[in-house]
Amino acid sequence: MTAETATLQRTWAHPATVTAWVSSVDHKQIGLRYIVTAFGFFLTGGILAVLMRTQLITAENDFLGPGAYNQVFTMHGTTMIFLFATPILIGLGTYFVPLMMGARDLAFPRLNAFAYWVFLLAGLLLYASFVTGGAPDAGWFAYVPLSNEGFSDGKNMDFWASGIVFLGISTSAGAINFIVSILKFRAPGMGLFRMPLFLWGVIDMAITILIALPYLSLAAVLLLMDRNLGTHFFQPQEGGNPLLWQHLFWLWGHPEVYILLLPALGIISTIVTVFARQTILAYSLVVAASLAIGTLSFGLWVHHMFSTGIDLLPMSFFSAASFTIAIPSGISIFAWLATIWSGRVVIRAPFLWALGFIFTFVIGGISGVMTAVVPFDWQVHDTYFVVAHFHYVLVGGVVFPIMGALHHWFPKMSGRMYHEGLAQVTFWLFFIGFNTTFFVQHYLGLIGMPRRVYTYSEGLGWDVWNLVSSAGAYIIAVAVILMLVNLVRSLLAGPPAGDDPWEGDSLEWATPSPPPPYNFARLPVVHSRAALWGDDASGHAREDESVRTFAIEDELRHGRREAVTTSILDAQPEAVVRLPADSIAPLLVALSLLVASTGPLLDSAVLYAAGIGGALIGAAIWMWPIDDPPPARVELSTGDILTTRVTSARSPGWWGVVLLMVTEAVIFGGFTSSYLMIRGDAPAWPLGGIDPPDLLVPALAIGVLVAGSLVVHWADRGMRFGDVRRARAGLAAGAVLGVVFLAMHASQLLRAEFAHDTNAYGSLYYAITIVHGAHLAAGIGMLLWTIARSRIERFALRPEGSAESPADAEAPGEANVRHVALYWHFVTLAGLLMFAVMYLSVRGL
Ligand code: HAS
Ligand code: CU
Repeated sequence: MTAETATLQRTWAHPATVTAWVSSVDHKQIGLRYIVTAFGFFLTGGILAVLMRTQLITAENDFLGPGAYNQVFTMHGTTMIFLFATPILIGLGTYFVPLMMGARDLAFPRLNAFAYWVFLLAGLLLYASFVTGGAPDAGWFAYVPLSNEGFSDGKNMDFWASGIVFLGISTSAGAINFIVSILKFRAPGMGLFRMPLFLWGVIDMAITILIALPYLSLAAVLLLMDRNLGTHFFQPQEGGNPLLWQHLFWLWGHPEVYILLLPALGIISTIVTVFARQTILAYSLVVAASLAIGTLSFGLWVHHMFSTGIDLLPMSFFSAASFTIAIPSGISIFAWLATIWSGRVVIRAPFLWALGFIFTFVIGGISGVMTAVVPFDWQVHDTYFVVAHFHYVLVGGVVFPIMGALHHWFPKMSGRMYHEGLAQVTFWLFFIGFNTTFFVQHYLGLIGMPRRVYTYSEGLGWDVWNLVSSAGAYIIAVAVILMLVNLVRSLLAGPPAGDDPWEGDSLEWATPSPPPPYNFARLPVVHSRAALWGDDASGHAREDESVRTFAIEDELRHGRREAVTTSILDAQPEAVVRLPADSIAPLLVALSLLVASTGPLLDSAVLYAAGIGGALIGAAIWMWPIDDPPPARVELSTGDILTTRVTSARSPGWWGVVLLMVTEAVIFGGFTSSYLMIRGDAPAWPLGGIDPPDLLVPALAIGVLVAGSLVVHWADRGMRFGDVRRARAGLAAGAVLGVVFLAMHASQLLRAEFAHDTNAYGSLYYAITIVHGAHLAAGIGMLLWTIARSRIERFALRPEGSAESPADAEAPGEANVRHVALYWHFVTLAGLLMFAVMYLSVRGL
C-alpha cells in the first residue's frame, strides 16, 4: 500500500463497530443494504404470490378466505412495487452510479443514508400491520371509496397510507441525490453524451420520480385526513370526488411504471454492451428514447381510467398518446437487436436475462398497446388480461433486467464469481415458469375472468388455465431458490473474480472487486464513451494505459473527504467540495419520522410531537457545522488549480434546493388542481351556502409575505458583499414578517364560520392554508438556523488569498443565505398562487 492509498484508507474507511456501521454514509454499503433489503422484500412478496396462486389453483378453493386474500393481494402488489422494484433499482444506482462516473460518492452521502433508513423503516411499518391484525386490504391502488372511512374501518389502510407517505420521502431524497450527483460529480471529461446509458436511465428515473411522486404522497395524505380528521376530499355526499383519487394515483402510477422501466433499460444497455463487445449503436437515439419515454409518461395516466365515464375527447387523446410511447420503446429494442446482431456475442447468464427481457417486454408492450385501444380496454379492464399485461412488462421489463444486473455486478460487489451453469439453469427455469404463469392469463382475461377475486365458480372453463398458471408460479419459486443458493454459495466460496472478469467498458471495472472505501486510488479522467475501451469502442483493444488519472492534493495532505465537481455539459473540473463524515444523525431523523408517522395509527398526538421534535434535533446534529470551510484553491495532480468560487450559484447544494422546490411545486400544483376539480363539479362555490372568503385580511397577509421576500432578498444581496450584519438583519426581519403572516391566517381560520369537516370546500380551505403555513414555518426555522450559523461559523471571513473582489471568491455563508432566500421566495410564490385560486378566483376576480 502506498502512502497515498494509506491516507485514503484512513480518510474514507470506518472501524468495524456497530455504531460505525449504522453511521456509515459510504454509497457502496448503503447500496448493498438497499439491494439486500429489497431482495428480502422480493422473497416476501413472492411468498404472498405463491399463496394467491395456491388459493386460485382450483375453483371454490378455501385455502385463503376473502379477508386474508385481500390482505395478501394488496401486500403483494404494494411490496413488489414499493419495497422491491423501486428500492432495488435505487440500490443498484446507489452502488454503481458513483463507480461508473469515476466519483468518490454521491453528492449528499448523509441524505443517502437517510433515504435508506426511511425505506427500511417504512417497509417494517407496512409489515407490522400483519402483526396488529390489519394488513392493508383495499388493493395496491387503494381506490376510494373502498379504502376510505365507512368501507375500510380498521387501521389497515392507515398503515398503507402512512407507509406510502413515509416511502415517498425516501424516494424523493434518493431522486434529488441522483440528479445532483450525475449532473455535477462525473469524472472530468465524461461529457453528458459520454455517459454510460445506465446513468441516463437513472437520471431519467430520478427526474420522473421528482415530478410524479408528489401526486401519490398528496393522495395518501388526503386519504389519511379523510379517514382520521373527518375531511371530505373523496366523499361525494359532502362535495368530494372519488375520481380525484384515481387521477392523483395514476398521475403518479403511470409514470411509476416507467420510473421502473428507465433504469432497467439502462441495465440492458450495460449488459448488451459488455456481452456483445460493442457500444450500443445509435447511442444518441437511445438517449433520446429514454428521455421521450420519461416525458410522454406524464400524458398517459387516463388510460387506466377508460371505464370511469370520462368524455370521449380526452379518452381519444390519452389513447393516442399511449400509442406514441411504443415508438421510443421500439427504437431502444431495435438498437439493442442491431448491437447484438453486429457484435461478437458471448453468452453468459446476464446476457440471457437481457435476451429474456427483449422477448418478454415486447409481448407486454404489445398487450399494452392493445389495452390503449378504448373499446378493447372496456372489454378487458378489470380482467386477467391486464394482469397478464402488467406482469409481462413488470417482470419481463424490470425484474429480468434486475436479475441480469445482480449477476452482472455480483463479481464486482462480492469479489467472487457465481456459478455460471447453475445461473443459466436458473434463467431458463424462471423464463419457462414465468411464461407458463402469465401467458395463459391473457386468455383467462379474454374469456372473462375478473381480476382481484379470491375465487371463481366451476364450469366456466377457467379451471385448467388457473391450474397451469399456478404450476408456473411454483416453477418460478424453484428458480428463485436456485438463484439464492447460487449467489449465497458463491459469496462464501466462489472463485475470486479479479477487477474485471467481463472485460467491461465502464469505470466500475477499473478498480478492485469489491471496491475500496474510496472507490479509486487515483481518480480517472475520461476521453471516450467506453471509458476502458478507449477510442476503439468495439472493445477489441483494451487500453488500460490510456486511463489518465489524478489526485486531489488537499485531500491527501489533510486527510479530508473531498470530491471534484465538474460542469454539467462537458464535465470540465470546477471545484473541490468537502464530503461529510459518517454520522448517526440520518438514522436518528429517520427513526423520529417513523415515530411521527405512527401518530395516525395509534391516534396519538404525543407521538406526532415526539417524532417531529426528534427529527428537528436529529437535523440539527446532521447539519452541525464541524468541518472548516473547504479551501479556496485546490491543486489537482494534473496541474489544474480549482477555486471554490463556483460553489455559490450552481453548487450541489444549490441544485439540491432547486430540485426540492420542483417537487414541492408539484405538491402545490396537485393541491390547486384538486381544488379546481372539486370546484368544477360543485353546483355552487363555496359549497353549502358558505360565504365567499373576505379579501381584506388575506390581501394584507399577501402584502406581508411579499415584503418578507423583499427583505430576505436584501439580506441575500448584502451577504454577497460580505455584509453579515445586513444579512442577519434582513433574515430576522423576514422571519418576523413570516410570523405575522402565519398569525393573520390563523386568525382567519379561527374566525371562519365553517370547519375542515363541514364539507369538501372546508376541507380544501383548511388543508391548503395549513400546508402552506407549514412550509412557511419551515422557512422561518431555516432563517433562524442560518442566523445562528452565521455566529457559529463566523460567516463572511473571506477565504485566504482570494479577496480581490466580491465576484472572485465566495464568502463562507454566502451559499447558505442564498439557499434559504431561494426557498423563501418559493414559499411566497406558492402563497400568491393560493391567494389567486382560493380568494381572487372565488370572488370572481
Ligand atoms: Fe401498462 C395497465 C398501456 C407499458 C405496467 N400497465 C398497467 C398496469 C401496470 C402496467 C402495473 O392503455 C396495471 C395497473 C393496475 O393495477 O391496474 N402499458 C400500456 C402501454 C405501454 C405500457 C401502451 N405498462 C407498461 C410498462 C409497465 C406497465 C412498461 C411496467 C413496467 N397499461 C396500459 C393500459 C393499462 C395498463 C391501457 C390499463 C389497462 C386497464 O384496463 O386497467 C407501452 O409503454 C408499451 C410500449 C412497448 C412496446 C414494445 C416495443 C415496441 C416495438 C415497436 C413495434 C410495436 C408496435 C405496437 C408498433 C409496444 C417492438 C404494435 C401493436 C399491436 C397491438 C400489434
Ligand atoms: Cu399506464
